[in-house]
Amino acid sequence: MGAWMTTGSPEAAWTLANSGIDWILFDLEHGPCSVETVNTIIHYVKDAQATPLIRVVWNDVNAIKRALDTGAYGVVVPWVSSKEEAMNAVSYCRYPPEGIRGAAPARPAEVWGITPNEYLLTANREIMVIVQIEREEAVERIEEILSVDGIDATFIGPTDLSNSMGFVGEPFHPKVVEAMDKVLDVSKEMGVTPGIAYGLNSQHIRELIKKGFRFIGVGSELTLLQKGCQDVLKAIRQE
Ligand code: 3PY
Ligand code: MG
Repeated sequence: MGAWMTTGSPEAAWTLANSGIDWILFDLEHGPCSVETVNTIIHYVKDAQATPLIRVVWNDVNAIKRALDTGAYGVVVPWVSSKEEAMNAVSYCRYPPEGIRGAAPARPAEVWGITPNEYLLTANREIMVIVQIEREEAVERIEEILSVDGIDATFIGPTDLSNSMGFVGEPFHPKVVEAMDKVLDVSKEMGVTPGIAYGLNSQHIRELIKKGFRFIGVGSELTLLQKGCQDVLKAIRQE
């Protein structure tokens, strides 16, 4: 279970990363932050319990290269909807000869606490590649997408998936859930960790875990802060 980081607060990131969750995901697709902000914040959380990951703005060689150069341990790539796009995502995360990631290992090596050469020799093995399945055509092609070597996890985006299926504003419409179940089943069959960007609430997330999801966003620093405050006020007022 992990949490989204959507603002540029190092303190919020540090607090979240030491709260017992497994990973924090800096959002560079929709969040207001730039790679420059995350590059600084990653130094605050490098010794925390949670693994820092970045969702990149797009499946783009330069976006992924700059994200990984911060020292993030993996990337979430939005809108991966074909085998070719999946192959590109993996290739952008790998130094040659396996891929086309350009090398500047000093900065990420410092975050990982190893030498630049050690980083060059281990990064291809350690970096997580997580693809977002959030288009109807991606669900239709899920077997071929997951046949690509090097994909560690699928991460369903309920909002974009429901939009692409015509169920705007109904991220867990039964037809959308049917599509999600297909992604879950094929991920399990193909040895890829099945994930989902969010659930509706704690009870719903428990059900998602029961179904087999294993890489789940439980909220963002903002929604979790708001929920914590609401719970405290409710308890004090004994509502
Ligand atoms: C989506 O739901 O489309 C996401 O990408 C995650 O919120
Ligand atoms: Mg999305």
